[in-house]
Amino acid sequence: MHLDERVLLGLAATTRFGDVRLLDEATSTNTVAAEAAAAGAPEGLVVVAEHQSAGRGRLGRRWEAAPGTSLLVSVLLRPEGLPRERWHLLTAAAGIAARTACGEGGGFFPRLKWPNDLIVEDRKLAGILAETSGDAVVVGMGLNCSAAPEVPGGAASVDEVAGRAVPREDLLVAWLRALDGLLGRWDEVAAAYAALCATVGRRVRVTLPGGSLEGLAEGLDPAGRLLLREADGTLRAIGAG
Ligand code: BT5
Repeated sequence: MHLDERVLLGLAATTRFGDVRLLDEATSTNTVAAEAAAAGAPEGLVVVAEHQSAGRGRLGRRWEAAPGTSLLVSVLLRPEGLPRERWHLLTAAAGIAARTACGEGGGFFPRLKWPNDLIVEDRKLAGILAETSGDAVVVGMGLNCSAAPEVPGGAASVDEVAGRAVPREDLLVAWLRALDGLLGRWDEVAAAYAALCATVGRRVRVTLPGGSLEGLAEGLDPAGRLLLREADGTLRAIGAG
């Protein structure tokens, strides 16, 4: 991927994303950004890789992408004034921004699936992984662009849904711009996420470290937890699963 000097200067002038590093290969862009965070890098670092040798999802799962087919990106944020119990709103903002980027770049709007996916017809288009590193948060996204791997449940790619080759540069810049505009507007992010979340209103099974829960996803509470109505009528708020 190549970003024009003009585009980089534009990003630096109008967003917090003034330091964009394009790598051919990384273990994981989240790891690279977390190491920079630990070394004191300021908010706004962006790490992009053509390929990850150890791309990861949540709970030790793998994120797979053939070299050059995907947008693999992590941003370093230092969310001052955002209490830790609302840090999930960073994942929500990244998801909303990715939806905007697909709309601008590809002319379609994927759905958001709680807690961290973008889906097209139930196939996964993108996944988001937010990880803390001291008082910083690294938010990583893998967005399938020209191809998607075979995964259980199926995966989708931007080019396939858009019906044409959408430049990854355009998706990256649109994502960063949209994300920059959402950060700090936390109540709006929470409301937009709740409104866009395709999970709400569906019967779901939530897998948790100690087992699983089933019920009707009734909504999201202000902290972004999924409100699950179990068969016996109990309403549970689940932070992640
Ligand atoms: C996620 O985890 O969805 C978060 C993925 C975050 C990846 C980005 S890439 C840039 C940054 N650097 C990293 O190392 N990570 C982030 P989770 O909800 O746990 O979903 C993982 C599951 O998604 C896997 O177990 C597969 O079933 C499936 N999967 C793996 N690769 C996929 C792909 N390219 N497209 C769709 N599904 C995939």
